[in-house]
Amino acid sequence: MSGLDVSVFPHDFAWGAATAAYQIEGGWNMDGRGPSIWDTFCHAKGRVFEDHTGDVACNSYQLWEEDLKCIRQLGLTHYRLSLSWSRLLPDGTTNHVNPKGVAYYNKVIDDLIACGVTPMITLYHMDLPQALQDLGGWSSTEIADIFESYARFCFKTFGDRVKLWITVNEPYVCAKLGHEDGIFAPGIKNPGISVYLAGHNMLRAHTKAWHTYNTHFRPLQAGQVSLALNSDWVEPLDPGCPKDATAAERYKDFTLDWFACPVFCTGDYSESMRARIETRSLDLGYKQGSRLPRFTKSEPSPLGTADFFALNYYTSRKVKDLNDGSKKNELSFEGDQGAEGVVDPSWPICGVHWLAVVPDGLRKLLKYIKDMYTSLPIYITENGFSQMGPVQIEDADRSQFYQDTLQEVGKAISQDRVNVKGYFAWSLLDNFEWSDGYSVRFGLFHVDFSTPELKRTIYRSGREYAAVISKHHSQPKPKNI
Ligand code: PNW
Repeated sequence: MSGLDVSVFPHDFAWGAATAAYQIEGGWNMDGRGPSIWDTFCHAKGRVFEDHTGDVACNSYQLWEEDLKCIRQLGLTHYRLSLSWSRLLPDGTTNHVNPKGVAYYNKVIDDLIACGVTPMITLYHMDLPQALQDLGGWSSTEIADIFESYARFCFKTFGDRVKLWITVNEPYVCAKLGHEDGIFAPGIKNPGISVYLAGHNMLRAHTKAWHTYNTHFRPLQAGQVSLALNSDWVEPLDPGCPKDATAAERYKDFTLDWFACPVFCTGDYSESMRARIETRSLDLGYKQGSRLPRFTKSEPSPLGTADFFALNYYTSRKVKDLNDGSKKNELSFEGDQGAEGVVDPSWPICGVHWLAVVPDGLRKLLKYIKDMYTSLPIYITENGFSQMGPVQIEDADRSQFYQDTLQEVGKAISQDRVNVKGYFAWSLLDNFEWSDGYSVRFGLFHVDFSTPELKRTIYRSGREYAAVISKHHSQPKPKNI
């Protein structure tokens, strides 16, 4: 990454890396932690690559200090981690608090701050307490209030030191992969129905948590709260084909806009998304009411419930029309969407099949967010490159990927005038990559999962990321600011 021009990044740019509790902590039944839906999902055989589980993962629950060394070695200014809800509240409710869980996160937060690293904390990163799933999980109306109590507990307990909060990570992925496709926990396959309900309740939960923070904590704690939305950059497959152009719009309606429109634009789902779902319900003879729930006047509106835009970007897609395709008569999310995202053959695939490397898609998406949604600051809360097969510590291709991507972020800042405040590489460590288990490695540090020590070794991309951060910090600070 030595060719990267770091002068375009603001002097207080957040240089970060991200992780998530279930993917790194392990200690799944230690010290009073309650089970989460991912424990259940992994322990049922046949769902995750070679039946891998997060039982031990990187053992960050016991090896936090090793993680801290990695963070320091990179010279990160920010570290994004998530809290395990069921480690703090084993049955998901504030009726039972696990003091050892509180002590663990207090130490992590205190150590970070003592090292000059700013924590960004995600409250929910895919790992619902199993006890709450047993009550209906994200499909139940009550979950929003239960989440609000959990959020309130976290703000009260950690908010004196934590100033950057993410309520829910990637509601799209949780809803779609967990409640439509069934390939993520809780493994529900209820096409065309649960996906919208789960997404809706995540938005309600986020909204309530943001309002609680805004009213009760912001005056004293002065922090910021958002939700992390994942999005691909998309363009029509054939730009000259009107059907593909409309399909690309529909694709956006059902991905980023599904969550961004209620929070950043109107307080509701887009008219086009609603109309599409209603029409198809009629066409398919679905009569049990609207599949896309409505926000009610008795609850606070999601509009304006983000203090910054948190974006997870991994890849891009070309979109082709699927309106008359095989899903036309199928009650499903993809049938509703009527569009398919395909990979351009010129894009290299890195590791996992879905991850086509398209760094300039990030620049385009950043500008799109600024133009379409908000002038609020943007944090790129995840972005990364995966490895599969033999381990390559000298990961030249991943280093090149980070250089190219950061170059595009730089152009978004200097040429497109997008207010990008920070960048979090996914991930600090190789970790449990959900249904792919440990077969896919996203880390800036390699983790040797074959021995109990779980030794961390920096990849070349980690060394080069550290060099970028240090080069940026050795720049003279601008005067007059
Ligand atoms: C994100 N897909 O999820 C998550 O926030 C991380 O926990 C995860 O490790 C990372 O991306 C890398 O996958 C995704 O199948 C999971 O398209 C799956 C997909 C996309 C994002």
